[in-house]
Amino acid sequence: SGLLEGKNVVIMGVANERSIAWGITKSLHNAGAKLIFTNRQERSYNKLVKLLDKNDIEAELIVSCDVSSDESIQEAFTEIKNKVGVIHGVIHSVAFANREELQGEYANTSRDGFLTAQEISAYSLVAVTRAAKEIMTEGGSIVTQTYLGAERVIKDYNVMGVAKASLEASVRYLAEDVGKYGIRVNAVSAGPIRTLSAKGVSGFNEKAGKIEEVAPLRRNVDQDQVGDATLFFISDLSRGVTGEVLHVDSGFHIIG
Ligand code: 0WD
Repeated sequence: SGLLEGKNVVIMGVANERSIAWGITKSLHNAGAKLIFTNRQERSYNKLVKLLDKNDIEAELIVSCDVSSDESIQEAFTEIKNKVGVIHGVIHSVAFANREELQGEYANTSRDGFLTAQEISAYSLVAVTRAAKEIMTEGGSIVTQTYLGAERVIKDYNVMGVAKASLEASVRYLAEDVGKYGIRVNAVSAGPIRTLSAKGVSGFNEKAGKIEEVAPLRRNVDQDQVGDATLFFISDLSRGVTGEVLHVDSGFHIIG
């Protein structure tokens, strides 16, 4: 369908073909969006170029952006403004925590590790929203990726769970700030999906196995399902929704 015909959407966080942001890329591309990509590392850039080529998707623009730097974010969005002009959507699909703090007791989290997780995984949405809103002059939609560990204690998720709680609260405060400009901010809370980042959290198989056992749908979700839910948030189909966290987790979160 052409739900996103004529829309320019920035996608942050494609590391490889397993990335959630790659599932989102396919959904938005199939809906007719023009896509702009940002990535942090040279390695991801090379992978992205190959992936786009293999899937016959043409990027409007690829810019580098390290969300740990305000300057880098500003430069990226200035380049997008100069080369593309107005944007209508942003996909924020980045997070980071030190691997050694994604296991054991949360109480052992270091000050630095706590701040790093908050900076890359939560504050980045604040900084990106501020930069994006300047070029979302026709209104728009911003979508981030979160996880159930924000709401409940999930073994080993630890410092990232606290960062995701901060991210989800940011979604609500940001939604209030930019709502007056016709910009919406929402989050998708996906079930466990095997990606590069997921490898950093211990006990992935255990988590995925539990979903198959007890989630209402008795199966895990994949990148494409997150992609289609994100398409809903980016498109006008969700024009009445902002500040929301939508679970794409086979219903796991409703089970006690
Ligand atoms: O089970 C999962 N995989 C779930 C992931 C369940 C629910 C939510 N999520 C979230 C993650 O927490 C994250 O917010 O989805 C988002 C995307 O995660 P992913 O798709 O699982 O992970 P991955 O494929 O590793 O992509 C993460 C990207 C990488 O891109 P680059 O281009 O940098 O290689 O986040 C990037 C990471 O490197 N990233 C950064 N990007 C810009 N600046 C930074 C940074 N400082 N740090 C990490």
